[in-house]
Amino acid sequence: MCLLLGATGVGKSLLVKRLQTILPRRAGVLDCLAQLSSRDGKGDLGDPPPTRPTVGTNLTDIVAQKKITIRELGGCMGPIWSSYYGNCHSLLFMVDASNPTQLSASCVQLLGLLSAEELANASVLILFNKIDLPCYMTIEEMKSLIRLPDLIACAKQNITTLEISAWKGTGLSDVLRWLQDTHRTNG
Ligand SMILES: Nc1nc2c(ncn2[C@@H]2O[C@H](COP(=O)(O)OP(=O)(O)O)[C@@H](O)[C@H]2O)c(=O)[nH]1
Ligand SMILES: [Mg+2]
Repeated sequence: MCLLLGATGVGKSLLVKRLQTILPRRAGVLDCLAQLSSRDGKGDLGDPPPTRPTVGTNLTDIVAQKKITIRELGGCMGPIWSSYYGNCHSLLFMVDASNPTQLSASCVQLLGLLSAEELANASVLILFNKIDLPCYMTIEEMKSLIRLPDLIACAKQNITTLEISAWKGTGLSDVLRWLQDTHRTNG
């Protein structure tokens, strides 16, 4: 099980929809990745499907080499995120790179996740989404503001970061690759 968390409106639902549509069920994974890489950032994924604010939780299965179940938890469910920690093998934590005002709240949530006992063995991928929009702060500035290098050094978890655009498709192949690598053995 993979948990997908982050504040409301950061793009979680769009990301899972994108991951699903770019992954033809029967195509070989390598074909898929190759296709994706060539598409990456070129914006020919078609118009983004509409999403609505997630109230509650969404379950989505991504079938690549094996089935990976992604559970999106709506931002407003923050207070009860922890009831879903059990069974969580990987964690996608999404931040809106175009919205620095949300950053401190996201940072507090991230710290809570990283210090949760049940998530000590989870692999963590921090996604800076919406890099297609004008960003008032560079990703590097955001990372240093939340002291990400220190966080990564101190956390028990294995933490990776990626910059993506769920809208344009930029970086989605890397997300897929990370999921596959992370779920290769179990979960
Ligand atoms: N420009 C841009 N908009 C995005 C991106 N990802 C999501 N959005 C938009 O942000 C809004 C919220 O997205 P949604 O997936 O519902 O967010 P959620 O609440 O985290 O599930 C929608 O209008 C999306 O189309 C992105 O990478 N770039
Ligand atoms: Mg949603």
